[in-house]
Amino acid sequence: MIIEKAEVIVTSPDRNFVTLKLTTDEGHTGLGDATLNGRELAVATYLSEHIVPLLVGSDASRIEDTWQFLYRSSYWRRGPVTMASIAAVDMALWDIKGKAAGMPLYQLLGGASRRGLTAYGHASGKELPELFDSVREHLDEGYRAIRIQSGVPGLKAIYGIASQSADTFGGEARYDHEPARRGEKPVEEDWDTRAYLKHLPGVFEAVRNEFGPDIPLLHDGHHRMTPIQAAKLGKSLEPYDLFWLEDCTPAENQEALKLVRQHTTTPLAIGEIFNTVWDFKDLIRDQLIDYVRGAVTHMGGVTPLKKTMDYAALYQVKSGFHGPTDISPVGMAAQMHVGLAIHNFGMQEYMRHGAKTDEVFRQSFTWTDGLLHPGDQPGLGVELDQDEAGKYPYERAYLPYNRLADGTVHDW
Ligand code: GCO
Ligand code: MG
Repeated sequence: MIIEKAEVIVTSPDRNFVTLKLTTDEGHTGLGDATLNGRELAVATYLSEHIVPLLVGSDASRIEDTWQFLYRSSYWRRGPVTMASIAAVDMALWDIKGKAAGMPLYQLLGGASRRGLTAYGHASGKELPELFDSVREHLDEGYRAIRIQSGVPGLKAIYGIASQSADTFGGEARYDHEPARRGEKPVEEDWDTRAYLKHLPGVFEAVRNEFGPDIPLLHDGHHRMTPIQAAKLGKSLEPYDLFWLEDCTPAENQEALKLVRQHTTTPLAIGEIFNTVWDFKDLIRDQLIDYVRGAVTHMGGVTPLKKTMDYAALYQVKSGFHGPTDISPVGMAAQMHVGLAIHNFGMQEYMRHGAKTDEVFRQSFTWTDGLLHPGDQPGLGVELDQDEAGKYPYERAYLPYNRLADGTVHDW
């Protein structure tokens, strides 16, 4: 089975996506997601200039060998651009393997370990009443676990708060479908960690009082805290029994997590910007985290993500794969198959894509009773409508960034 054609497709239905499409001499096609939010064209160029010429004419059945070849032969290992590119190839080859075998990917990975994947959605609000409405909407949509993000008194705009962004950006609720705002410059937001640490425990107390003790609640610290601030937050949220606290520190300095861990039993999730098992190795081995937030798209594909989770299983660390709208439907499908097959599944993040995105990417996953299932189509179960994709050319877009009150750039 020879790869005859490799196409890099950049489309921007509700936001930018980079997709690799491989076609074999036997007529099978495979899709891979290579979207790197705000840096999409770097990956598209890496693929078209440096990977496509290597793929055409090679054997589509050799997934492990192709991965090792692309990872090791370039000499320049790791990094988000490289690993998103390799991920797209890996996903596309698994898609082809599944289609050739007539089986959904999760069957090739060992079959289903559960009926479906518990998924959480993003509830947010500037003030409590809006936040409560947002939680209720998510419960009505079938979510059984919910991430809580709240405005902070005195701060104008915080990434992750939909209604707040609508106020700040002329009524356009950009967060849900457009975290990377289209435009020539990134949007500036403001931040104050002391105000946030003071405000957040009260928000969780109010949510627990309103919605009861049972629903799994999550929170994303989005890399904004120092280790001792993160320790303090974890401790102050203990009474509200979080399912996880995510990205409490930037984790570039992994030692920081030791300090956090010494002070709190709030479970920790980390790694949406990690690229390989090496980024997770020490955190897993030292049991400093509870959930792997890697995404199939940014971790180099299905092959290394499955290996990372098998390694994590030795330490009772579970999955919490990154699933915002900048993971394309192709990437979401791939990680749903992995999540269904592995034993140590924890929770899947699930933000709905926009209507135009769903037209471009025809999907076969289901969402029933709070559970996602990738479906039983052979391969990944996603097809790309190239005519639809062609209607939406790339638009430059940037993620926002933060400055403190005195003008200092801060993690956002
Ligand atoms: C999350 C996130 C995202 C990321 C975004 C960056 O869903 O947990 O932190 O909103 O910031 O995907 O591209
Ligand atoms: Mg996050």
